[in-house]
Amino acid sequence: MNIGIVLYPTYGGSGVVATELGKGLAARGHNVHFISYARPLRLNEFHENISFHEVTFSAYPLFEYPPYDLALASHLVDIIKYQKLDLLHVHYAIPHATSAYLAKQILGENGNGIPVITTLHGTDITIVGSDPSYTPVVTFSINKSDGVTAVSEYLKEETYRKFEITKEIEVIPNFIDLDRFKRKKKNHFKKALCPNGEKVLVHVSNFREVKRVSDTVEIFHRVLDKGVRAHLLLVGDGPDRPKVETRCRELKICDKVRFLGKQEMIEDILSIADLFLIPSASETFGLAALEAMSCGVPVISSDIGGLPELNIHGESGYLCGLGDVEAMGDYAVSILSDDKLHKKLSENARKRAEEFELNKIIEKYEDYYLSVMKRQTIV
Ligand code: GMT
Repeated sequence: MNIGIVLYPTYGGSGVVATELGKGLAARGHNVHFISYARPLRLNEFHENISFHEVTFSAYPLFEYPPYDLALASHLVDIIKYQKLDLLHVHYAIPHATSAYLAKQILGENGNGIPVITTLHGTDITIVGSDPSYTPVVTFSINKSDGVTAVSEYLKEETYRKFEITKEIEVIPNFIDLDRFKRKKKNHFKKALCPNGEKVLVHVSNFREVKRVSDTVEIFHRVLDKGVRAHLLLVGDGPDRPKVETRCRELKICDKVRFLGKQEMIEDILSIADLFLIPSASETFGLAALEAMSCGVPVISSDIGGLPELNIHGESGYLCGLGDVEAMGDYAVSILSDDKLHKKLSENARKRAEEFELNKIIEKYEDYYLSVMKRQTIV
């Protein structure tokens, strides 16, 4: 198939999933055209089946906010027509599904009724999409898509609850490259960070409010308080970082907390981790947790959103009520001070991750593409 993938190029779940999906599809022989305003961060190697189309748009003094959605629609018209796309798969509803609809309308019969599939990832529905200023457009664009997928049952239900959706939503979860995300020997790295055999706790996020990074610090503080010798590695960056740094200073634990900033080789860091913390206020799937589990790292998470569909309480880690840093801290202490329990959870975490193996899930997308295309030809 000749597939167009519209995505956000920056750090963040939807862009990572879209890029890895495109790379996986290319490896399986499809031609993939990535379309965005910048090269996707994880698109860092050449593949003969992959091309990247940059959406350029010019600034003009009248445009305080240059209309990216219109520039994208114009580029899509061109790409669909001249690259002869069979299918357009857009990730994140705003504005990608809207621009795709517009492009299809502009092309009319010249677009050969190209099917547009929209994948809902999370904040496009749970936060941004339910901002009343976007609701009518998001509802319309989802309903006008030829196929709609969501990354968890929770997100599917949430979409039906928040919007008047007439379309059937297919759940296709996030996935993982088990070869890349596996525990590697990084003893030198661990020794450098923890010369006295301290435990390593890791959190990875974009440091937005929804990630509750401050809760991570509170959990870690409780772990230290209970006498566990440990370090906390905070990976990523974002608006809440200054607040989190301040809290570390107040708790006088700065010497035990490392802010690593944005990192590409997350699997190297996860390879020295003993525990992963994800106390988010909202998480439609929790790709960061899946990456940790794939590296055999048990997860302590909040019990919200799609996290219970991934992290199994008492098996791959533990789930606690939102903001219950005491319970999360206590579970952390029990895992970190019991080698047998840690080993069991670690093995289960990897086994659970195997259920989300890349090719298994890519096959689901391929099947879904074919079913939508078949529906189009019948109609
Ligand atoms: O929160 C992020 O990391 C970005 C966000 C997005 O919308 O791009 O990620 C969402 O999509 C990921 C991939 O499908 C999911 O694994 C994340 O759980 C989801 N984030 C939230 O719901 C907060």
